[in-house]
Amino acid sequence: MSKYSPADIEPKWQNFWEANQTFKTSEDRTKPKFYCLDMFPYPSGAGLHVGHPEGYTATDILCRYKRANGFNVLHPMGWDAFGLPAEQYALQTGTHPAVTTETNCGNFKKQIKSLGLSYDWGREINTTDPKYFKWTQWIFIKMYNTWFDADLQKGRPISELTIPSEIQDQGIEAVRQFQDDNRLAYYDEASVWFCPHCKTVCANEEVLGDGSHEKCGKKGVYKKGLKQWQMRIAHYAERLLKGLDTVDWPAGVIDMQKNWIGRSTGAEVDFNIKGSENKLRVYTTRPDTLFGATYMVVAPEHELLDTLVQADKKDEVAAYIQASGLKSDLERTELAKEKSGVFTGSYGINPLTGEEIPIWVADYVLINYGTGAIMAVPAHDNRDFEFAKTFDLPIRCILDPTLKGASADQTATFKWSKKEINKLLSNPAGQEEVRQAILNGEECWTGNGQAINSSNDSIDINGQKKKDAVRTVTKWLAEQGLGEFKINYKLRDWLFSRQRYWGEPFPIIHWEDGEVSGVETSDLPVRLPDLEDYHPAESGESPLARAGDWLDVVDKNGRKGRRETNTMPQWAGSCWYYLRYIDPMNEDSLIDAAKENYWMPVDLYVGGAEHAVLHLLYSRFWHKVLFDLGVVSTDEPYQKLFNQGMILAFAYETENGSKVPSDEVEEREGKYWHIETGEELKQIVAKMSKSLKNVVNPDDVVDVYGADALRLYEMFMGPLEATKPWQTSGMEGQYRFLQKVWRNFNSEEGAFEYSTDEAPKELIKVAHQSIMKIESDIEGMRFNTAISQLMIFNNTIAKFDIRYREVMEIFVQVLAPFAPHLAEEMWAQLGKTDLSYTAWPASDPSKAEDDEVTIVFQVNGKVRAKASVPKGASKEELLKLAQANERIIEFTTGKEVVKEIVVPNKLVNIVVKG
Ligand code: ANZ
Repeated sequence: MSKYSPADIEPKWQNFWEANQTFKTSEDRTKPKFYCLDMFPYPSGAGLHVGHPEGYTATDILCRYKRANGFNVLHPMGWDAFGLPAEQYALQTGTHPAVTTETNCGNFKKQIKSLGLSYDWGREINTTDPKYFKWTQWIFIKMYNTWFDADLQKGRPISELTIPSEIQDQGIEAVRQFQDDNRLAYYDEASVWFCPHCKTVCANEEVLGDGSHEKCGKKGVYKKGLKQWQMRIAHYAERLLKGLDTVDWPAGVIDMQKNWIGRSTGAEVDFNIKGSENKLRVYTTRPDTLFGATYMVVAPEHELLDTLVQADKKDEVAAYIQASGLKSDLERTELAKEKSGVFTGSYGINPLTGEEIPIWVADYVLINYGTGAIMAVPAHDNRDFEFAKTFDLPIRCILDPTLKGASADQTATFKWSKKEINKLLSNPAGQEEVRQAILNGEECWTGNGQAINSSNDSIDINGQKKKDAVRTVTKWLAEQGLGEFKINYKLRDWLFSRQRYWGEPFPIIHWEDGEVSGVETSDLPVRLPDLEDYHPAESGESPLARAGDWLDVVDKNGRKGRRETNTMPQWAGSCWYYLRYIDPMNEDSLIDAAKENYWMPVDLYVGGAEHAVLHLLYSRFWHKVLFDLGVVSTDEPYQKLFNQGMILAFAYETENGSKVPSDEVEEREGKYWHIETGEELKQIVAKMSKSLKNVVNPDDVVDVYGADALRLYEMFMGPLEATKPWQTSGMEGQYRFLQKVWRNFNSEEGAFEYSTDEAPKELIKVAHQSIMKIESDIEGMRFNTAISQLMIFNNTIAKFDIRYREVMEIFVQVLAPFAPHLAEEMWAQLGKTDLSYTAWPASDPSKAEDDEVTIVFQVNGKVRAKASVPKGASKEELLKLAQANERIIEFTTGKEVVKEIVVPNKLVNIVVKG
């Protein structure tokens, strides 16, 4: 063979690896380990797209490199295979989702294998396999039987939950209720979003601003009270937050998780209600602003609202409650153009001013945050300010603003535009004008300042800054029994059930006597029943509710029960899959302790940034529970996380912004034209999509250029974390590079003879420079620059007529992680075997050093000239060179030389006088 032919080489080595189980992970626990995880794909019917090989190639390079460095590598792959598309396909065609899933997984596997990725296929898992979801169900039962001990900050078995004696006295029902109120997985009435088209509940994140359902795109999603399974992830908020300090993750993802968890500190304050025994409790992050609270607001769902509404307000309030029930949280808050609300007719008493302040109901206050009620401080909170302006409520300034260095963001921009405010703030006179406006309540100030108008007979915080004032007021409230310090989290409990067919059945039985219990481990897995019809019922019940005999269970005492008919959401299987790879065949336990101990945590986890919160938060939560229960030995699952950037494609649009499919575009003289209309088009970068006809299929690329070229191209496009557009012309560049590699091993006449003579210095130098550069680039995940170095190395080899064995071997070894098929072929050509486990070549920094060094020539410490000289030149030689240098002569002629300083390999400094 004298031509580079990936179509011959690649299948050959893929078969070789498979036949020899080259990448089977060993259980030799004396070796250092490297657990490298890819986010496993959902095997869609469309097959792999070019985004998949990006992350997979990156991890593959690292794994191959680590094997060569003596690591025991765990590099597995599997399928996150429950999900809607297979179910929708089943609804249309009657094909069982399991059949569709199997076909799709097979196809994905074939495609992934064609890329030469070094997975240990013996550990393949599939979330829809009953052998796998048996343990998903097992974990669910564990969650059901666990409560969170807030004092110990730890999940504990429900059997260890102390039942207060007064509850015990009330009997078994009360005890059950008490336990249920503490379980990490619980079944309770929840006000949830329901899509009437899909007939299933949906998560908050799946409801778009206009009230449409993200999955089906149709409007009409509404809130419904339904009994649903939920998880008390909110109890783990502090643990989830603290754990982030211990992991090596991108700062952006850490921030997103922190924001999602949303920890804030403040106080809960009780307000007496005029003419009522009840108290209205609010949560505030700014107890220091209590003197400025001029009205209060309760959420439309607040439990006291009924008692607050005066007779003449009943109808108005009822209408308001109904209207806001149709809005999403987003519509109620960020998207709301105008504030809305209704006065209830009741008054609260401000505990600091003693004033009676009106209590309103308004939907900018959400029921599921804090206490669902607020004290409003319009002078210093934008939302309250807007509301007060709309309804003409009093605004009392209680902070003298610090306007130095302030910007429009710290004001409500009511009277002035942002631009005008910024202009005013830039000069002292303007600042004074803004200050007066704030003091008069014409503007809102949300920045820092000293307290004013903030004293009464028993407390005076005037002059204090925020931190001190918050502390003083919180302490005072606590002493008076009116409030207490409080930490709040935005993180809400996780709605965990869906009314779908293609998901894990809950391993739960509802007994006729009201008891709810988990299925015995020996009876797991609870398999999905076979159904003819996968439609959810009109009532919003899951299709499983029609599963006939499957539903009915009888225990050994003849007690009757009915199986839970909801299924788990798609997140469930991916919450713990990384654990199963460690011990995929274990039938007796989720994971063997010794194996877990050795392999965990995952050393590197690579995947898309779209999973920054949901999957990564859910799985951290499950992991922490498993840690508390002693199933795993680490508190965090993923030590290092890396997000690969998205691969986009070029797309074309007309002047008015409408998109034109790629096959209707032609390129002439570097410009793009609409074939049909002749209009010139703009080239833009967009997500690959079917409608734009710009989707690149990796199979097609492999057919033309081979997997090695595809791997190189995906890594060479730019930094792994960057978003970048696909360009097929770039593929050709990589293909040509591999052809050149081939030709460095094969002349027209056939394979070169390899010389065992010592290679020339230049070659040795580039070989050692390459080892060093490539290893540091791989470790730092800078694969694009490693490939550049490979190219330099290859070009240097090509400059010589002789092929030196020593150099060619190094070349193959450093090429291997990137283009493993061609590397194997060349390794065999060199007469060698076992490339994957041959030790990575040792670099010798002294050989990598350049032979020449740059010496600076100075006169009186000032650099006047530079020269390139052989390394190690003697002091005398260097001085001679300096003295002969024209510039140095110019600066020293006619002057007295006082001193000559020579530092070999660095500098010559001539000190002169006169
Ligand atoms: C008085 C106050 C004065 C407030 C001020 C803010 C600024 P974060 O920081 O996001 O935790 N709040 C409390 N519960 C609410 C609810 N259920 N729905 C809507 N808003 C609510 O927000 C806490 C602040 O948001 C609280 O502090 C409260 O307004 C409001 F100058 O109390 B604040």
